[in-house]
Amino acid sequence: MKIQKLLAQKQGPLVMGIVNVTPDSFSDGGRYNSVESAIEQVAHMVELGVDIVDVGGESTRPGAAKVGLNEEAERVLPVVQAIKNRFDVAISVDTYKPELMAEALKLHVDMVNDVKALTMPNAVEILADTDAYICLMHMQGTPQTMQSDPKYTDAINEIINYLDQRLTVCNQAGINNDRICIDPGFGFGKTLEHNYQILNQLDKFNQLNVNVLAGLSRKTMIGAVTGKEPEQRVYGSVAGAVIAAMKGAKIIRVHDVDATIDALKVLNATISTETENK
Ligand code: 7PJ
Repeated sequence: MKIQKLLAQKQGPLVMGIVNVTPDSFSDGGRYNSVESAIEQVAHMVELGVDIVDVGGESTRPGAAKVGLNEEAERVLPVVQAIKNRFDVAISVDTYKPELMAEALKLHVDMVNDVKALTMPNAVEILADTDAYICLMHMQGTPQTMQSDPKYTDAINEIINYLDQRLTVCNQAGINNDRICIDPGFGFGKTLEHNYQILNQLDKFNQLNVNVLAGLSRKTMIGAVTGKEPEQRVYGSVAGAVIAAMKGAKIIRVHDVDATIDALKVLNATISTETENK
């Protein structure tokens, strides 16, 4: 219920901070350091006012190698437990593997963020028995192949139709729309043009009457127009976050929590004048 409560209480979109638990972040030190470094990231984000932390143990970036279930679970679960022990922040787990969803749900995570929109066997059933919040993301192809030749006749409508079908499957399993957000999946089987088309028309996704999540932080679509490497994509990413929020996104998934929160405060101050009685 935590996420629904936050959505109801907060003016403007929730900020979801990305916590990557991948070998890069613990190349020299093994598991203990990986948990410690993730906790440091989380502590910093919580201090800045993040609403949700999104813990992921398998990179789904284009071309990234797959990670086995056990490896992913050994990365993610200790971090989830450590966050639970120390912070009151809402926790999301970024995984498409139903077995890991089940384990994470036993630890009472608040949200399951699935880049495969609960298409793996049993994923829907596992979530149906809980009250966790869910993100259904669209992807064309798989992370290994998705950027080789993405093709659509009408990208926006095809993505909306896909997400609509996934919503129907969830609804039929007893998962109501108030537990779900949808995500067009920036960079997941989309050309640069598709990505900017989707951002420009992100408001169209509101026709499905569920909250929209947008994740474009430091992605290739930002690098392609700024000419910058991932760590230098903060300003471009913040611009993208503000545009997404203006088009109605209710959750923004980001690396740069501080910069994004400031930018969204400015947007919220602007928008709130529309509803004030003056
Ligand atoms: C997304 C995600 C996204 C959701 C990743 C990266 C790639 N989950 N997980 N939406 N991206 N819901 O952050 O560059 O866009 S991993």
